[in-house]
Formats: sequence, C-alpha cells, structure tokens
Amino acid sequence: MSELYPVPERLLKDPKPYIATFDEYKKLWQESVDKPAEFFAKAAKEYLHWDKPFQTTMAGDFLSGNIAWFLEGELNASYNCVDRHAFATPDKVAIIHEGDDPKDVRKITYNDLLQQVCRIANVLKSLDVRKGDNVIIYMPMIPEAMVAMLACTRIGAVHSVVFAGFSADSLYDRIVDCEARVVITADEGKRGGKFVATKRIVDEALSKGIHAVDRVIVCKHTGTDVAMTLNRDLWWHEQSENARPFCPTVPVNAEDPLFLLYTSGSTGTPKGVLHTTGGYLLEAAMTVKYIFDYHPEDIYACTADLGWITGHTYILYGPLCLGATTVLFESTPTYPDPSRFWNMVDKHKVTQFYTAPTAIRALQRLGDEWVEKCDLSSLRVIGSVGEPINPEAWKWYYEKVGHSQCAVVDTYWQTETGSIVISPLPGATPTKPGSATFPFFGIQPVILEPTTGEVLQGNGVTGVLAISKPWPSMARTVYNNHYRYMDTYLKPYPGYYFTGDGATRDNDGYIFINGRVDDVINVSGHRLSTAEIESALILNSDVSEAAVIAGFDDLTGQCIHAFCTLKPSVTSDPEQLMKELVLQVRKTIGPFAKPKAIYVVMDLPKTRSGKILRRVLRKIVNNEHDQIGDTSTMADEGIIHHLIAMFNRHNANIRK
Ligand code: 7RM
Repeated sequence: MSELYPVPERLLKDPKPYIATFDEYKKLWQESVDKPAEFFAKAAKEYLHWDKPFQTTMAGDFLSGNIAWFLEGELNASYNCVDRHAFATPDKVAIIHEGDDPKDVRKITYNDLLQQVCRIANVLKSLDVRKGDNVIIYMPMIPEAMVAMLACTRIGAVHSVVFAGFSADSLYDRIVDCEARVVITADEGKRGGKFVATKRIVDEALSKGIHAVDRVIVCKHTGTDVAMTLNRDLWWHEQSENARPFCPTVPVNAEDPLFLLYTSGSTGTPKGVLHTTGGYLLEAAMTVKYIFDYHPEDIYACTADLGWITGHTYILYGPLCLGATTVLFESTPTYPDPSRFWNMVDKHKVTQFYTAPTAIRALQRLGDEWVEKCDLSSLRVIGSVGEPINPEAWKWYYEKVGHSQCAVVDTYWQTETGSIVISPLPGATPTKPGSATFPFFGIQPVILEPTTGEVLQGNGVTGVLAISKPWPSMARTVYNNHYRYMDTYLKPYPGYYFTGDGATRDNDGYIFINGRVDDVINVSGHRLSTAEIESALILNSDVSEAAVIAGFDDLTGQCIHAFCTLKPSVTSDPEQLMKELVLQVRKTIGPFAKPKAIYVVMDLPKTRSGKILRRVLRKIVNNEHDQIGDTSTMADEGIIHHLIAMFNRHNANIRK
C-alpha cells in the first residue's frame, strides 16, 4: 500500500532494543497467543509485586462476559508504582513537572512521591474513604493529580478522574453516576498562560442537584482566592501537613477495581469504563517497556492529559510501575511559542516522546524552523495516539522530529483496551506511514465483514476490527451497567470484542485503522458521541430536532457539524441563536466539544418512517453533493437542495 521504512540504525544499539528483529517479535507474539496463560503468568510474576500469589491466570470468556486474570492474587498499585522504587532508587526522579510557564520545573523523587502519596492517603482515610469507595479527581496537570490518584489506589479506593476541560454539567453527571463522596480538585488550572476556574466549576457542579459529596479537597496551584465552603472544603496543604508521611498499602484482589474512566459511546450518556488492578497494571508496564523500548536511564514524556486513558496508562501507571522518570506536561504545544515541545525534549533530554496527530499537524503547519533550532538528539522513540495519523504528518514527524533516526510508533488502542493493542516495536518492526502495523503480545485482531460477522481471512481485506481472545488489561465492565458493556463490546459479534473501528489489512499484512464505524466522533483525539451533542443542542428551547455528524478537518482530524430544526413559533435572530447553540454545547459538555458549524434548516433528511438519514448529511458536508446515493426511501427528496443551499451559504459567510 505505501512505502516501507526499515528500523532506523539508531535503534539497534545504545541501548540494544529488547526485541531486535521482526522474527523475534513474531516468535514471541505466536507464543503469547498460543499459550497466553503461560506467557502472562510469567510476565505477571516478573513485572509486579504480589502480596499474595495468584492461582488462576485466566478465566472467563467473551460469550459470558466474565473475564478475569490472576484470580486469588493480591497486590497494591501504589506499592508497585511507588514503594518498591522508593526503596530501591529513592533519589531517582519519578516525575518531572514541566509547568505551564517553561521556567516552572519541579522534580519529584520516588522518595518524595512516596511521602506525598502516604500523606494524602492518610487524609482520605481520615475522611472515611475506604476500599471500594469512588473518589472524583478534577484537577489540572500538576503532580498532585498523580499523588491523588496513587493515594486512592494505596487504600483500595477507586479514582474517577474527570478531564478538567469538562463543564460543570458533565462533571455533575459523573459525580452522580459514580456516587462519589469526595472530590479532589485545585484552585485553578493554567494552560497556555490562561487560567481555568477549576474550583468554581466544582462548586457549580455540586450546586446543581442531589449528590453524595460531603468533602472537597482543594490543592493550591495558582494561589488565587477561592470560596471555601464551611464544613465541606479542605485545603490540601493544610491536611497534608498534618498527616503522617507513612501509610500502609491495602492489598486488593487482582480483579478489584483500580479506576473508573468515563468515555463517550453511541448514546447520550457516557459510560464509566471499569479497569481492574492486576491485568491493567501488568500491561501498562509491559507496553511501556516493549513499545517505547524503555530502558532504566530513559526520560519518558507523554503529553496527554491525565484526564484521558492515555494519561492514566502512559504518564502514570506504565512508567511508574517500571520505576521510570515520567514527564508531566502542563502546557500546550504552542505556548509560549511553537518550539515548546522541542525545547522541553532538549531541556530534559527526553528519550521517548508520545503525542497526538492533531498536535503534530498543528506544529507541521507552523513551519520547520521551530523544530530545527532545538537539539532533539536524545530522542529514540516518538509515538502517536488518539486518531489515525495521515502519512504526511507521519513523515514530517519521522524526518523533522526524529531526524530519520527514531522509531515512529503509531499506537492503536482505546479507553476500553487499557493499553496499546496494535503498534510497531521500535527495534523490530519496519513501519508504514499511517499503519499501526501489528498486534502487541496476547492480542489476536481479526477483521470481520460488518454485516455477516464473517472473519475476513488473509491480506488485502477491509471490515470492522475485533479481537478474538481476552487480554489482561481489557475493561471488565461498565460501572453499574454490565448490560451496556455486553451490548457495546461483546454482543455485536458473538465470541469477539468489538472495537467500533473499521480497519484494513493490506497486502503485506499491515493493519490500518480507518476510524469509527459507530456514532462516535473523534475531534483532536477526544471522543464524543453524536447523541451526546444532539442532546445538548435540544436543551435549547428553540431547537426542535438536531442531527450531528462528523466532517473532516485538516487540523483536528474530524470535526462536528450540527443540523438543527427550530420549533415553529421561534422568531429569534438566527445569527444570535447559532452563537447560543455553540455556547450550549460548550456548557453542557465542555469547550472541546464546540461544533465547527451549526446549520439551522427547515427540515432534516428522513426516511418515511422518520429516521434521520445522517448519511445524506455526511455527503453534504463532505462536498459529495453528486454522490448522495439512493434517496428513494426519503420522505421528501426536495429537502436535499435546501440543505445544500444552507451549507453553501454557511461557507460563503465564513469566507467573507
Ligand atoms: C487511546 C485513545 C479510542 C479511539 C479508537 C480509534 C481512535 C486511537 C488510534 C486511533 C487510529 C490510532 N483512547 N484511535 N488511536 N485511530 N490510529 N493509532 O485514544 O478511547 O479516547 O479513543 O481513538 O477510533 O477507537 S480513546
């Protein structure tokens, strides 16, 4: 399909990669899928400290949806990520915090981290948080957010981190769904020199209605004045100072929950994806080691937000479980200028750098001079995640950032998979721009014919992507809704885990991910459901119906186009209304969900039975007006001309 890039020379020495040839990868992969129990039992003993050994390596299957790994085993995530390294390498830097202002750098050793985690764990205990309790974390990208997560795991509590870009409404929904009693937050966030009123958003969420929250722990970050509610709000620093820097870890069962993370599906309500402790932690660590070829002296940086799964697995759990130095980046790719990423790499001598295609495209556009003036020679592996990376951006990343001497790892995975499932291995896999290449150990991907579910054998096939066997880090359930878990992932193609993505296996066996086949939109790697955005739009009392579809955008990959019809009585100024609708979505979901375009139309394309034909809308926004296809089932074909006219008028206005 496209040209093949051999493994760069640089990868083969200093240090030698763990897997140095493609044959070695194939042999190990085969072993991992032929004898998964042996393979992962051995790995689990090697990577993790167990307080009590496991007996049953794997149990359950996709048909019954009762997957379990390392049963009877007991361990503690905080012990595995902090204590054992604090004993072995107390002065090694665990976290390099690169603050929003590049001058603000904080280095936290494993020993410091242990003490901070212990103190906050004791604070949580003093508030009666116990094993199995859910704690909401709504924080900016500061080390205290990682401390809060680890403090929960230390006492067996379950964290649910909510991305700080979510609005008060979204935060409220998550607080209610997981029945949290405690929220951990900060006074303000800071990104790209702008301030985010984090604590105020928490207050707004908590004032919305009924919930169980009776304690809010507030970390001072910018030091701005915030309102503290009496008998509810507590300062992090005051509590922490008064707490003992020692707190024993609570061993939990391998299948006890480690965290919940809400993610968008194809309905209006986000689901709380639940990950358990043993399997998740194991593969978080293994994938960092193999896919980033992580070695003990490395400085590893992932620019994701802790509020998304990539932050959980590849800033916190994976690197810290291996005792690595992990960079926590608070800022944006272009603040104070477009050299920010590369200055950071240069400053800390970063060896692995992991970011999103949307950031790569934005920086590519701004010109090569920003990257050329920085010394990037420390880099060995550069990664991409969150959406398909277009070959142009891939090549720019490879050539300009990697100087054709780094491995580009295009890593495919999902909130639900817990860790990377398809990716090259730096020292072993020849790459192709735009391809996530081959499965990680233990993963058996299949491409299915979408309607029949038949397995498409051999190469040169396109269909939907599924996985045939359970793997340790997969999500176990949707919080309080196991039916939804079954319906979304395990029922569509019985016997398989369904990813929701389309994929092609080319003639050389390389896997290319083609994007979502369900109603999920991926804007800059942020997952949104069309139904969620539609529900937000119809909250506006002028709107009668809304249909949301994905368009293409050079920068963000996909973007949101919304079509709305109004109630007959509405006389509002259309310009004004559109502004209100954009605001409505920002308020209901969060600023990152802002539609790119809203069209107020007379009617939506529908079938005679009243189903909205989103396919027709997709063709219109993607300028395929002549390829609308079969319209014979439509209630009113005439509407198409009207929709095209509205679309053209909108674009003409934008150009003006
Ligand atoms: C890690 C993450 C998951 C969805 C997934 C895909 C898309 C992620 C890639 C990708 C093509 C990639 N979790 N996706 N990585 N598509 N190539 N390397 O992003 O739950 O937020 O999103 O993202 O559609 O289903 S997520």
